[in-house]
Amino acid sequence: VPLEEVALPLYFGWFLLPAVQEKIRCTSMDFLKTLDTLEAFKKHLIDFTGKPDQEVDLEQYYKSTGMLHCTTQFCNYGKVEGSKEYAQNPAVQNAYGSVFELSLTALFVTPRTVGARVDLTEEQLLLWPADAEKEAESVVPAAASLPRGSRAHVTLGCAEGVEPVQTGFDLLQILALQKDGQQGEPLEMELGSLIYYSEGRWMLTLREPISVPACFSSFYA
Ligand code: 2AM
Repeated sequence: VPLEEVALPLYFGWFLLPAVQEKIRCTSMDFLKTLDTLEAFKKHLIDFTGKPDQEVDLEQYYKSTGMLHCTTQFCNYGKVEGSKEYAQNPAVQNAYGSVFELSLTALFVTPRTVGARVDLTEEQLLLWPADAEKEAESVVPAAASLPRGSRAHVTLGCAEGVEPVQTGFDLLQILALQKDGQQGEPLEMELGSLIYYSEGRWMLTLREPISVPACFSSFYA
């Protein structure tokens, strides 16, 4: 195998610093615990269970997917088209190893995934692949019409048998429904306002975005 192909990682992204990993995991668990006890959520439990009157323990429902991060470019060790160009982009090379403040603006769940929406700054968007939203089009047809950076997120957990790539698709789907004006009454909660988007999709827009320090780097496994 040529050396330059080996050098490309599984993915590039921002990795939450160890000190905040635990804090965000707790925030996520608190959110799931609260959601689980809401009457509004219980009313739509069938979205998760497929059967009426069946309970679900959201804290057990999602499995952790390792170190918390926000993927920018998925490279699959160079198998993904455009990953070499991404790695060679001067903006990427200059930022490599630097710490950024990521702003988490919403938490969302679906029967497949739980995640946090990341609102990228102009500077952070320089590290965002040009086609990240368009690439999701085969799964979420409206994705390409959403603003750049819409797919940015931190996967907080996945249901049994679900791959983490699903989290970004779930987020784009919710944002597409939001754009269409398809939303019910928001439920005002301590952390922010919660909206149900049908089919088990819930998004809590945070009253106060959570700012987390994260190192721009890459992951090889
Ligand atoms: P995630 O960013 O939603 O968590 C390793 O699998 C990492 O790369 C995970 O973080 C995963 O999803 C992300 N990933 C996997 N396949 C991907 C793809 N096709 N496009 C973008 N990100 C992907």
